[in-house]
Amino acid sequence: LDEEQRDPKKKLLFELLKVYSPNDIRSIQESIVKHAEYSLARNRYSIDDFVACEAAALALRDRLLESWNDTQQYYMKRDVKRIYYLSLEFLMGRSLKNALTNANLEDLFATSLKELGFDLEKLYEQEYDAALGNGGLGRLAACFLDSMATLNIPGWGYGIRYEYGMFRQKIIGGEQVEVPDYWLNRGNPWEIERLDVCYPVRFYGSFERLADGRALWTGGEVIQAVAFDVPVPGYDTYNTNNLRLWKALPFKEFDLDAFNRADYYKAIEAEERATAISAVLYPSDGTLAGKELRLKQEYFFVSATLQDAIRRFKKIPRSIQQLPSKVCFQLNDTHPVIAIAEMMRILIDHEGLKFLEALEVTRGCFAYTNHTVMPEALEKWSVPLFESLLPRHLAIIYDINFNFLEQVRKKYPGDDGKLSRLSIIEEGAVKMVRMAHLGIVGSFAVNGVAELHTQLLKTQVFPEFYELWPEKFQNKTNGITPRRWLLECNPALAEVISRWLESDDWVKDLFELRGILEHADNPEFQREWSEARLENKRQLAALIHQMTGIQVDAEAMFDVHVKRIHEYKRQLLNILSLVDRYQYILSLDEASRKQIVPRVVIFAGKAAPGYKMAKNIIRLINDVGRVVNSDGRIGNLLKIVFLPNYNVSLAERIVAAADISQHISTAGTEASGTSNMKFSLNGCLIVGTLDGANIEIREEVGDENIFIFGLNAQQVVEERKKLNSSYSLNDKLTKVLELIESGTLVNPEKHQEVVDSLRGGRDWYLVSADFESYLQIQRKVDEIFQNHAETWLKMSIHCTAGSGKFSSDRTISEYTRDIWQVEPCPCPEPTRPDDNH
Ligand code: B1H
Ligand code: IMP
Repeated sequence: LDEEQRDPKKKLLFELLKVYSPNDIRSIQESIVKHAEYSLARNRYSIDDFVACEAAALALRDRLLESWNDTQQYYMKRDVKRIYYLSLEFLMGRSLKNALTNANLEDLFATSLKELGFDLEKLYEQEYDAALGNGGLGRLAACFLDSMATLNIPGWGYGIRYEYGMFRQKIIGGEQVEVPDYWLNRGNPWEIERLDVCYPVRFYGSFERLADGRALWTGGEVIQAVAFDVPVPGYDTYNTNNLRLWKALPFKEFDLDAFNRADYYKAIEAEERATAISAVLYPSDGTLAGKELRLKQEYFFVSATLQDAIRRFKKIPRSIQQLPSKVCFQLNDTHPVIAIAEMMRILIDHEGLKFLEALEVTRGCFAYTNHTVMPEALEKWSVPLFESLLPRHLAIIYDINFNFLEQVRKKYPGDDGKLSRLSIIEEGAVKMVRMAHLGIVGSFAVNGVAELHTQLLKTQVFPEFYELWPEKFQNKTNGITPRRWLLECNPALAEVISRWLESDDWVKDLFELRGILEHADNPEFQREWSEARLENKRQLAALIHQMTGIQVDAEAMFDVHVKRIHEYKRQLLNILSLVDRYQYILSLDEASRKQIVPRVVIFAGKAAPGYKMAKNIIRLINDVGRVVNSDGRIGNLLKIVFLPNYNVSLAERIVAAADISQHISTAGTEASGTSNMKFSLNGCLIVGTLDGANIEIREEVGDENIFIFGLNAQQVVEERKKLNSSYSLNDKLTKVLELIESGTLVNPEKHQEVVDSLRGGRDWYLVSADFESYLQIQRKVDEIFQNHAETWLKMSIHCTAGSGKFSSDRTISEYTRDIWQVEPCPCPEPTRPDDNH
């Protein structure tokens, strides 16, 4: 490994590589200016905020690359076990502030830039969000990367470098309009293109079985995957991990034939087919895309990733059977589950292992995380599609299934029903490959993402797998990184916390937040607490005005409902309750109006482009909002705001400024939720159902510090049995629906579909059954906010204090201990030239 000792000609090269970028103000300034001039080709007249932001990012990237190289080399030397987080989504958001914070360089960069005439806070706003994900699942992957780096775990993320990420949402005439996300148009300073790291990936074609058990897959179409690396710095550690994203390109030699025949168009077509694979993120959150291109994306990134991981493993000569001791792939939902079949293919066809040996090695390397109980999100691919796109993989899946069903048959002789329910292949008019079943059969661990969710996996979704392999099933309650979700997004509150705790240890050990309870009754602490939060609200009020033109009062209660728009998340319950509230306010006399708490209700979120009902809900929110906001009789007692284009950066602003946040999914439908944790951490109170991680938040912050309402998961099952055509709706809800239909409020035709979706026993998400208890809990919210300001403040403090459990550091430590079996590997920090001044 130590080449410098081997090659005397390279002595100088190695000497120079050991010189690190100094971290003093002058050097940082030189670095920034040099990048502006030499990397971005700007002269002194053309360095605007955008260029300064890019140049600062590049100056920081230089430093990250030093620690990145050292870390990777150190991992290599120590031959550590590697964790690979395979995900079709990484919702990274902006990176400059995060990277500066983690590297502890924010103050130095701020001063350096200030002397150059730039305000770092303003430069942050120049960065474009990296939105390579839909929602919770993608952001979880990003939080996990931050925690793995911070905990010095040798963990890399692998995914796709989409040319277009999540669409940009515009609201025009109250409706969602999708606009492409040109996120790479102005370049991406964080990524490093590695043209040398590329692998061929085959689709279609056919295979023949060879005498020795191997098979030869040939023909079809071969494209290549090229690596783009994004450094992932840990907080307060030298370790810098990596996120490797693959871009699809046509294979160099591929259509030489076509070129030779001067078939120019055919060659170009092939190029387009290849680049289409990494062109765009599927904007379907929680529903099945069901498209050939999606399966291509999945296989494309999995194939390149496994080739890369195995190449790395083989740098040290050893038998392939040792793979599970050195490599673990965590599968983020079913999207990368095809990796199990691909690993089998590599082990059998390339490495020459026998089927059973290959299965044992494969099983030792994979762990599968389930993120949803919603049947429509569990991926299934039709057998004919599979057979044409990945013929060899389908054959392997059949072999795995045969072997698996043999086992089942032995354990439950004669139970054909069980065989068909457990089978990886679903029988029917068109046979389907059940990817979740493949994930369970091919992994050594399966986990859910919150206690209730894991319980539902065991009892409702996969009960027969649980009966077969109880030891495989685990819970790993989700978490969030406290760096981005408190320290960076809420510097005012973070500062108050650190000062009163006389320490910022909480940033790495979030349970330390419990210490603030000691001051919960201290009026000075309370004053600072609410002052910090009020300032955030003022900033959000300004942003609301800038984005929508609506004036809101920062002293009002900020009640937010921000997440993907989905029937199960029940934005509908919220907006229909607001119609009731609106009518109620109108019915009051002057004196009673004084008792009403002014509220600003903030919605934000995207609907999948093909999800009609979700789009209807957005339109209803906007239409009701327009009526309420322009009704002079209401004044500032109620404002309804829909903020367009919800993304990570907007979430950071909202999380720091909310008083109340709604997590009101029908119990048993939201696997975990992670924004509930973000709000709670920032001292925002939760209105929620007994669903997902809300249940654990209640355990941690205490029943008296959270507003829980509605049916629990068990009661939901019972209530749903009653749904039939004569199912009657709650009286108040009925009035609200009639008002909408009457046309006095909004154009009724536009909203008939939404109204009908609740009637005639169709109210699957039980908006009606929970309507009354929702109104009741909202009255309790009003009462405490209005009459017991100090109680409210203490509740807020308790929420933050009780959020320790929800650090993704805790989650990652549990994965490390119970699934990955990997030790932290802190890379020693070198001495820098400036360390002597
Ligand atoms: C979650 C998804 C999801 N669960 C399919 N499932 C997708 C499914 O593009 N698709 O096809 C995309 C996303 N996302 C979320 O994961 C859960 O709903 C949340 O409750 C959970 O907090 C989050 C992270 O575990
Ligand atoms: P990869 O795992 O092959 O992609 O390499 C990742 C990084 O690890 C490289 O860019 C190097 O920084 C480091 N690395 C890889 N191979 C070696 C080696 O043989 N000696 C020292 N460092 C290495």
